[in-house]
Amino acid sequence: MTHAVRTTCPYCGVGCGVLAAPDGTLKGDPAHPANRGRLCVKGAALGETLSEAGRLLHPTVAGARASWDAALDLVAARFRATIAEHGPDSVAFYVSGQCLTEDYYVANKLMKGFIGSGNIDTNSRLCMASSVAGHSRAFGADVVPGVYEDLEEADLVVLVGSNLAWCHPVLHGRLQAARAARGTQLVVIDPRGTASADGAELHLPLLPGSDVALFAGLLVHLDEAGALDAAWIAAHAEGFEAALAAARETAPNLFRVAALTGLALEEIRRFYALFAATERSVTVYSQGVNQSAAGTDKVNAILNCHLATGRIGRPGMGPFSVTGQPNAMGGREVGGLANQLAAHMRFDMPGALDRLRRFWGAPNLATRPGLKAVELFEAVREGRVKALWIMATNPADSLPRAGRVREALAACPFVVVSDCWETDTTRLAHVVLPAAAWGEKGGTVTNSERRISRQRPFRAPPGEARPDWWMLAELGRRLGWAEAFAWDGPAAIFREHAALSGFENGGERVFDISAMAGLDEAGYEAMQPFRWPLPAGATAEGGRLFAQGGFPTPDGRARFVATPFRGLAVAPDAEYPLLLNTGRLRDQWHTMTRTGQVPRLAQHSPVPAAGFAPGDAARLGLAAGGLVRLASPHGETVLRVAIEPGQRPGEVFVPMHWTDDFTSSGPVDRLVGAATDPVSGQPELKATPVRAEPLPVRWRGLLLHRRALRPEAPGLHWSRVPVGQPVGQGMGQGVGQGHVLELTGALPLPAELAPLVEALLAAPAGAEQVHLADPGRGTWRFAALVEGRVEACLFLLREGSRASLPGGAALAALLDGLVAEAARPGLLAGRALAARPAERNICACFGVGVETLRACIRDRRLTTAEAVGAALGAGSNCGSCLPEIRALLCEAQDETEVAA
Ligand SMILES: Nc1nc2c(c(=O)[nH]1)N[C@H]1C(S)=C(S)[C@@H](COP(=O)(O)OP(=O)(O)OC[C@H]3O[C@@H](n4cnc5c(=O)[nH]c(N)nc54)[C@H](O)[C@@H]3O)O[C@H]1N2
Ligand SMILES: Nc1nc2c(c(=O)[nH]1)N[C@H]1C(S)=C(S)[C@@H](COP(=O)(O)OP(=O)(O)OC[C@H]3O[C@@H](n4cnc5c(=O)[nH]c(N)nc54)[C@H](O)[C@@H]3O)O[C@H]1N2
Ligand code: SF4
Ligand SMILES: [Mo]
Repeated sequence: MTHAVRTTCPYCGVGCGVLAAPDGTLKGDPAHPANRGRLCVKGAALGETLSEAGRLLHPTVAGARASWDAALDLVAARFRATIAEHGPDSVAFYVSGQCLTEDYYVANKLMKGFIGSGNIDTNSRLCMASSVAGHSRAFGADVVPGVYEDLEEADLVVLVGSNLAWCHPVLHGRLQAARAARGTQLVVIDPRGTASADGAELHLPLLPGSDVALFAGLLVHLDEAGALDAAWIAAHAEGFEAALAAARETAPNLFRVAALTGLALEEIRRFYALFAATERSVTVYSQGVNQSAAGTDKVNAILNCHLATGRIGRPGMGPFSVTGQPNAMGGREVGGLANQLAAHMRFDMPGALDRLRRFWGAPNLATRPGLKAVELFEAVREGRVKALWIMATNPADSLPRAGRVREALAACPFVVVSDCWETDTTRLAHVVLPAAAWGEKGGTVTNSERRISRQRPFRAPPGEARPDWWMLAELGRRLGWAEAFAWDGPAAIFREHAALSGFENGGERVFDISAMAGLDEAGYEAMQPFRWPLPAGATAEGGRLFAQGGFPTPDGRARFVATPFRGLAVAPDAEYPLLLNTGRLRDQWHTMTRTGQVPRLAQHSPVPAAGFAPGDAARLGLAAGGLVRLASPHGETVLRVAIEPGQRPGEVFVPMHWTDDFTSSGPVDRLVGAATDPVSGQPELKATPVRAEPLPVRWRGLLLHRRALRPEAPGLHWSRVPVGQPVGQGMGQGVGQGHVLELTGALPLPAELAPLVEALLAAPAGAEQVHLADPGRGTWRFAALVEGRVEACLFLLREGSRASLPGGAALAALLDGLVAEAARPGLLAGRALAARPAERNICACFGVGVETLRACIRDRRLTTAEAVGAALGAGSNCGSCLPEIRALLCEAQDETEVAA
């Protein structure tokens, strides 16, 4: 690989280094401290997302192409007029943890410093806000004290509400390696049995929302077991007695903890004993903790236990909030949340407003916090916010009560969206601005362990796409602040950001990277990954923090926080008896604008499904592969049914990824409620009461099409995956050259099929049609050809028929090449189209399915993941599927034992 560019993965907060060659060939960067050369399956497939197909190439105004000048002039005019008439709080920015720090810095400076409103919030409100608030309450600032090595140096790792195996795979890989090497114990606290719980010493499937009770009980136990570090508490913290008293109130004894958490006494006892006895303990937590109406208290209940034992900031010890997005941390550093100021200053910090005003020369500095995401979209809906710019996030799919969010956007007088692809949100915008994407722009991101790394461009943006910081700076200039928004590139913005972090800091703010304030272009280009703090004059990068106290509070001491237990914000009732839990799958990223284009990433979970516990499914009359209607007070949808043994009874799990582009089910957030945490404003995304009822399946079908159709027909459920070959690493290759839609019909097939077929095939006028019907067996096949090439094929199968549908690979092959005239009548009867049972793909790198794995493990009596790798390749590349391969090995082991 010659001239490879060192950059950083744009997906999760692990922040892996990537080596990218200009031809799109990618590999993990062996020199990057986060991943040391490894990439997970999503990172490894980045090269397959680089196609220009579907990219936004030009600005549009009201759907019509416009020049950048015309579009930006309009944005400036509408913002200026709205501010003049209704004041600065009538406008807002809604940005994203996927903005680079430089983009984020400019957005925050423009809104808070110059427009003069606190109304800039970010999708981090849905993601990390509770951790930010919890850190701030306990430590005095939003600081993650640990480093990744702590997961490797611990004797006990507790995962709370974190599916690390699927969501932070490379970090999980580091943990697994440490477990193999030194026998680290693993406890997983999650209502669901996930891939992260496979092989754990203990899995605690607690009642949703009951974490505060579990950790209150732990604090009480630590006290009773004499496991407190009284000297550390006395030297470095405040408020222990009050926090312990509150914990006692919630959890006076184990019986009470068991009642509140739904866990067995023995499980709780084992966890408490393990934690009390293990000094080197790390507690990793993410969305099962943060995305809760009690999220901030969950965070502090965890932090209390680490403070009480003095297990913080020392090797192998500490609480560890793993961040979701690639720049969740960077956003927090620039003050991207409505209640923060830049460089870790706060509205209520003495002198901060004045300092910021002077540093920026800010004419209209905001003096109070703005609206938090959920309230912001309510304000848009009520007409209080009249001009909104949405950047690098897709709220029409990812905010709770998404239907209401769409109403708000539709009613808003002026909506600007900058994105790289068309989305459910861009469709509701007046002005759409084409953003340069990963690989096309430069800047910095900060990962979960405070490490700042460069993203570097290695290809030109397509069309007229431009980086976000440039668009924002153009707006600032057009609004009259040319000097304050005059940067010539990201290096200049970064220098200003670094300088602000050190400006009149005097050790008050931990976030200080002023050593970087003098960086020139060459220095910025050459920047190596480094961890903050890095104040001017520092000789080594930042390391673990707070082992010896020194918290950024006025007295330097940490705070215990009393966390009285509250139940769920909205509990299930007779009408909505189940709880809807939502989250992530291994191979998809959020609303699928990138990962949804990659055929091999679609294989693992091709269809959006609602996962039920076996007992619930039986009780409700739901069959695997059937249809279920889910309804909450906010919306309803139809999904396929999956039966998942790891699912907690009374709960149903639905992935957050699918959108109107990929399925008739639409985004699950249409159903999710918007109860928010009173401190952090983070919505409860993991526990919405719903009801479920089965729908009959009358027929099934497959539609192969060159275009990404969104068909509509009564009772029709569909979901789409990209197909195409070759699947290679080269630029743009592997992006689906076609699409397969899985169809499920809840109404009987009409006697007259033609209208349905016409709607589904959507063949262009003059297309040649071929069909093959066997009504007796209940199967029908149709194809439309244009100039000898297959445009679309449709396969229908009456439910109960003994025939079956063709397999995916044979289907995709139909799109290749010309079909000779003579071959056309037999096109749909070909042997290649003989039914092939579709098997679920486990290893995306080598395309190995679950049945192949089962058979190989059984027949060759394999017992280790290494042996499976040697036999089939599976699991030997990125390793993302290792947890599932290990589960299959266990399954085979259990079967052998039963047989023996
Ligand atoms: N593959 C993939 N990886 C990703 C992402 C992605 O889209 N795809 N997104 C990234 C982002 S932005 C984020 S924020 C992270 C999220 O990473 P995670 O937080 O690990 O992911 P989630 O699946 O949202 O939720 C984690 C778990 O919380 C559990 N949970 C639900 N309710 C409770 C509860 O009351 N208590 C406890 N203890 N647990 C509960 C759920 O069952 C779920 O298994 O992932 C990042 N990584
Ligand atoms: N029910 C439920 N809802 C959830 C969650 C959940 O667990 N359950 N999780 C929440 C969490 S933690 C998160 S982080 C959010 C994520 O939700 P979103 O932020 O809405 O998800 P993404 O699909 O990542 O949206 C990013 C958008 O930015 C675009 N984009 C990519 N790069 C760039 C760029 O450089 N510039 C610009 N301008 N655009 C770019 C992408 O095409 C995409 O449309 O979802 C939240 N919503
Ligand atoms: S773990 Fe995977 S998604 Fe996360 S940064 Fe690394 S390669 Fe990217
Ligand atoms: Mo997130």
